[in-house]
Amino acid sequence: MVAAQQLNRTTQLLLICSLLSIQAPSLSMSSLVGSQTEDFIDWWQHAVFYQIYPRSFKDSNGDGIGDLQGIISKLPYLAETGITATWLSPIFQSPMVDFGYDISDYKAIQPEYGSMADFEQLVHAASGLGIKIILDFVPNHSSDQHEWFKKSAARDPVYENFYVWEDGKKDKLGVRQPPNNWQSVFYGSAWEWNEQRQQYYLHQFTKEQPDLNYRNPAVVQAMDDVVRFWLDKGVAGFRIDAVNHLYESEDLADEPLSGKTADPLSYDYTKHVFTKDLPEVLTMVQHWRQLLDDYSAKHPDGVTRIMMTEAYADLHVLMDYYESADGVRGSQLPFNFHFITDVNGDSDARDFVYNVEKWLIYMPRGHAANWVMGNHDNPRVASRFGAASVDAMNMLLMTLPGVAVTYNGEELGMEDYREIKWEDTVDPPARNAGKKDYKKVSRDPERTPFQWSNASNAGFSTAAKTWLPVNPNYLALNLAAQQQAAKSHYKVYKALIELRKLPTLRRGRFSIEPQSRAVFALKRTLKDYDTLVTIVNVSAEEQLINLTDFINRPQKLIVEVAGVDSVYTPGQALSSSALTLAPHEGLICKLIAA
Ligand SMILES: *[C@@H]1O[C@H](CO)[C@@H](O)[C@H](O)[C@H]1NC(C)=O
Ligand SMILES: *[C@@H]1O[C@H](CO)[C@@H](O)[C@H](O)[C@H]1NC(C)=O
Ligand SMILES: CC(=O)N[C@H]1CO[C@H](CO)[C@@H](O)[C@@H]1O
Ligand SMILES: CC(=O)N[C@H]1CO[C@H](CO)[C@@H](O)[C@@H]1O
Repeated sequence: MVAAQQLNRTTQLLLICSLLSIQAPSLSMSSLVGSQTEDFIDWWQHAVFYQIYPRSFKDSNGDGIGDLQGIISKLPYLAETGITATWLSPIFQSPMVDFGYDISDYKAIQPEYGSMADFEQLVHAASGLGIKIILDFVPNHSSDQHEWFKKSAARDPVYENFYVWEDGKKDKLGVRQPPNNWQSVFYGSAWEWNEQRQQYYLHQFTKEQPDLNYRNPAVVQAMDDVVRFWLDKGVAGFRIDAVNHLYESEDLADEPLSGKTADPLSYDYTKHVFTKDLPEVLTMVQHWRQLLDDYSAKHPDGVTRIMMTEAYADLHVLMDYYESADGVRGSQLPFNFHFITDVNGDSDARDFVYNVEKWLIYMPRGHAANWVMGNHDNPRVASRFGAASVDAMNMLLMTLPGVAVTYNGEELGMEDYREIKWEDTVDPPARNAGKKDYKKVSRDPERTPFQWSNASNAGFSTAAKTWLPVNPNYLALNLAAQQQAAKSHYKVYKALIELRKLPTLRRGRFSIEPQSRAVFALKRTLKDYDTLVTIVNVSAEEQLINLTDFINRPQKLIVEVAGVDSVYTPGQALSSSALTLAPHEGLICKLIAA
């Protein structure tokens, strides 16, 4: 999947050995100016970005659907947890075919989520609590209910070329066929016939999501206008959705077959060489970066407006988003999904180390790394790695250099609700897969309502029925219980955010090594400050390890953060030469001379 994996084993080992000790990106900046005390880190470079899925976060008006007033009511919770930036999944006007990823007006709020006044109140209240708001920007397609699409279908001269229209072909029997073999990500042809215009339009996702035509400068301008509109409302930046699907090759040639499946309607049937990761994508990302930089520079507050980009793509492609070979800057944060796509509960310590190193090896100097532990499109941490690993995974996330991204609910170790019935299933790819297969692809299990308390509907809503069922485990697994308990995933998470304020975690050098197949350790060091080590046992058995070589000399370990089930407590002194770790245990310690 990733190019690094195609390198032969020796090259990999050489790369890793030569880079076992890697400088944290932000440190290279401060050390360049010769200062160990001053903190030159911009607001976003070491932030925890907390992703809110608005539909499932908090319902304020009892209709079973989360909303903006719900989010406003929970801002104090975010502030108390130590969150300083949050990104919201789409809140724009939408027919909700794909839950907001099908937008019918980029400049309006979806009425079931609230009004523009609610949004303004949200930005204002968040700002008062020191929280920045990032919005999801979905440029790959609009809804077919968008005015632009209606006018395009009617061949209104201004909008005629806003979408990708084609005549199609006739087969031997004279029956009309789509222009080529491209398939939608969600199954079936990527082309839909439009009666009114008597042409096919392209849609890489559902047929209600026609692809915008970025080869038309008027589309680029219209989207720039959308970006400026929300910047003027006070947002600190955008998370750009599915950015690598923006362009398709102009000649519309058939894609080569992948050989992976015999089903010609499956997205896996072809290799997506003409519909994904085209070089034009990079130019557009750089264009948006310029727009954001210009805006930040001329705005009196001078706050950097940022862009985070979502693309499941080859590492080389992702690194160009940071900065191209000729030095043009793009996305501040091209999302790093390796903890989602390349490791799981069966991975051993070497797999974790390899995946961390891989990103840092390829990342151009002077940029901030980022680590995404979960999102609304993938199973939750507790379900991917096992419930026992929740604390260890959050410890890893929070002590790596750079930006940490948390999906709402992961601070509690919320679990996927895999038993959602077919009748309650709403995710489009799950509906497309049918009653027999929906569970394999459904994203509903990780989107169930946030579990605030043991009140009805987990305190999410007073409605008789919520838009997705609440996971019945909420009676035991909920925020209120975790706030009250002496030890909880939430308390560990909060302690980790507090720990991140240490200069060592903000600017310290970084190294990571497997200690065995079962255990890896990472180290953060900064001159004049205590060294911190994070140790994780990814195995299901107790492990005895000797960290003496990793930390250079015998030193005492003082526990800073321990997991819920740990026998260790903060402040306790441990021996570095004979340390016992319970199954799936993670531990963060400070080093002091023995
Ligand atoms: C519900 O939660 C409250 C507060 O966390 C707790 O005091 C109470 O015992 C819980 N009730 C049940 C039935 O678990
Ligand atoms: C730990 O490793 C160090 C350095 O290799 C060694 O000197 C020491 O004897 C080891 N301690 C134990 C308890 O194995
Ligand atoms: C990678 C990906 O599929 N991202 C989003 C792109 O748009 C579709 C359709 O709107 C969303 O469902 C995806 O989450
Ligand atoms: C996944 C993994 O590494 N498991 C290992 C955990 O530790 C035990 C005991 O050392 C090994 O037997 C497992 O293979």
